[in-house]
Amino acid sequence: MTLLDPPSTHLHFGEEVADARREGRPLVALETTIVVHGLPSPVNLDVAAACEAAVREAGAVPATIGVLDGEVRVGMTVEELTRLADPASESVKLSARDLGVALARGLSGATTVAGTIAVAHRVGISVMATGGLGGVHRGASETFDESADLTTLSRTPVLVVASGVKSILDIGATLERLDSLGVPVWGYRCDTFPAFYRTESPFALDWRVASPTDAARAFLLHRAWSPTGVLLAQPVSAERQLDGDLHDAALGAALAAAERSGVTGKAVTPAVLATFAELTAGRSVSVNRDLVIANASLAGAVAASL
Ligand code: PSU
Ligand code: MN
Repeated sequence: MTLLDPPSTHLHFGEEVADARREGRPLVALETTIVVHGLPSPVNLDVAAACEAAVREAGAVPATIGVLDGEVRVGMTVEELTRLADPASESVKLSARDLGVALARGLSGATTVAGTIAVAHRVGISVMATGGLGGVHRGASETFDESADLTTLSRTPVLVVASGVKSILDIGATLERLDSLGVPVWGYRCDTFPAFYRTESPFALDWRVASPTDAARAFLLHRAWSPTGVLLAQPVSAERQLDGDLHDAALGAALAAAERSGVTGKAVTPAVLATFAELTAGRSVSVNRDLVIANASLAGAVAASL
């Protein structure tokens, strides 16, 4: 795949990523919102390191993406990531739309899936791994609360490996939006869309891929004929998934708590996830950990096959 000319300012490549680019080795982008705003400390930094290791193990090079002091970092060191996640850094949450002004102001921030793929594409990285893609929130027909991850994926030719969208979202509505936006959803060895903490949702998928090579081949052809990205959905394994009753009870309570506290906009996801973790006594966090590492590994294998 050809590399675009990356922007010439406000951009820094980590050493490992710079070497990989020179040598033409496969790269996988990793987001930082999950580290800074999604998972509690100290699991967050542990998960970040484990994802990087999983990408390497699969034969690719990890490029963890974030913004430090007004500079986009593609490939962050442990020290940089630690600083980004430190509450004292007041790191903001950066979707693609937020990048320009944050850079202009010299801020630090963690990139969402949208922010991460926007950067990845500009520097020639075409595969990304995360836990859950943002999507359409419940009640969106009233609030219009839909993650810009969806529209950004519709105009950014990056393959995103995720375990669906968080089950705190409206899964059916999210799939309908991806459908309208022309973003294909492929099940990785599965026939229903995964429900993040749960292996299966009631929503059937049109397309199933059987291997990293299969995904890579279809992605190359998709890119030849369509400008959109692709969602490759890998479910958490059945043994690791969250118990169904616990999931439904904790989810109902976390959503109700968020509504009572009146949070809106991009603060909703972190607030619901924090309550959900409390109510499941940390089980949700360990499931989240397992699935994101598995996704990093699959993304590494797809990138290596490309
Ligand atoms: N899923 C998680 N934890 C997270 C996110 C998703 O389990 O922290 C983050 C991702 O970075 C995703 C973002 O891109 O939430 C979507 O946020 P919003 O709905 O504000 O666009
Ligand atoms: Mn939102």
